[in-house]
Amino acid sequence: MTHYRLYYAPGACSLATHIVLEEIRRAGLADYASTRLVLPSGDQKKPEFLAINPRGHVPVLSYRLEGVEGVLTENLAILKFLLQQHPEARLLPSAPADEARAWEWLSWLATDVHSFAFMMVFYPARFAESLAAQAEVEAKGRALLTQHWVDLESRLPAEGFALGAFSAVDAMLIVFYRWAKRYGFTPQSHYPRWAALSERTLARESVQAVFNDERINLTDALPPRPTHLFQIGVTP
Ligand SMILES: N[C@@H](CCC(=O)N[C@@H](CS)C(=O)NCC(=O)O)C(=O)O
Repeated sequence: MTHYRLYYAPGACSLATHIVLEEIRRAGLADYASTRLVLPSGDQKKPEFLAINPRGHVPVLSYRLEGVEGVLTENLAILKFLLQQHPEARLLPSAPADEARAWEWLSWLATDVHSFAFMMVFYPARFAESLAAQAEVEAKGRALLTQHWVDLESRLPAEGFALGAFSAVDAMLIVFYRWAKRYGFTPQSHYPRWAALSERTLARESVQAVFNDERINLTDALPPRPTHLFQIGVTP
């Protein structure tokens, strides 16, 4: 049986990979261990982690496959690898057009939502020097995210999961629902389909197990923002 190790930070984008791994484990298809990193403590910049991922990001997946050891970074690449290795977990639709739709969601969430808009809110100091300019960057990021939430809500079904059956898309969506709540977008009041979908996702045993393991919930408080934002990330 394949064995994986996931390097994650509580509530970070690695949460999606963690849920996918837990679903795979519960389906009896593979086992995994995990290593926890605390981003506000700077664990991701410590030499022992940089030796594994010089970019200093989670998630990282290490694995042993047919006797060969490997390390993979980048959320989408890790998800693609896991979903391809374990199609029996049924975490992606099988019809090509439906599978492409899943990747449309995952790609949009990882790029437009995470790497673009949320980064402006998390790390405005990466985009501008003065405090006034940083405040503007953050405000623009928030406006972009609001547009994204309206778009997202309009694409979600009234029942079931994003693509009908539970899939990796729902594992990714719950990450951003939690971030949206923590950053004051009150998605529970404004986006009823997204809120109901998130409740259904949270009700899954795999998701509850991962939330317990990461020691997170949907209402935990935001940590204080570190002063040196560029070097040390906040926990989203
Ligand atoms: N492009 C990367 C981005 C990963 C990423 O930004 N991870 C964040 C957590 S959500 C991180 O590790 N931040 C630590 C830091 O920037 O110091 C991916 O998609 O995996």
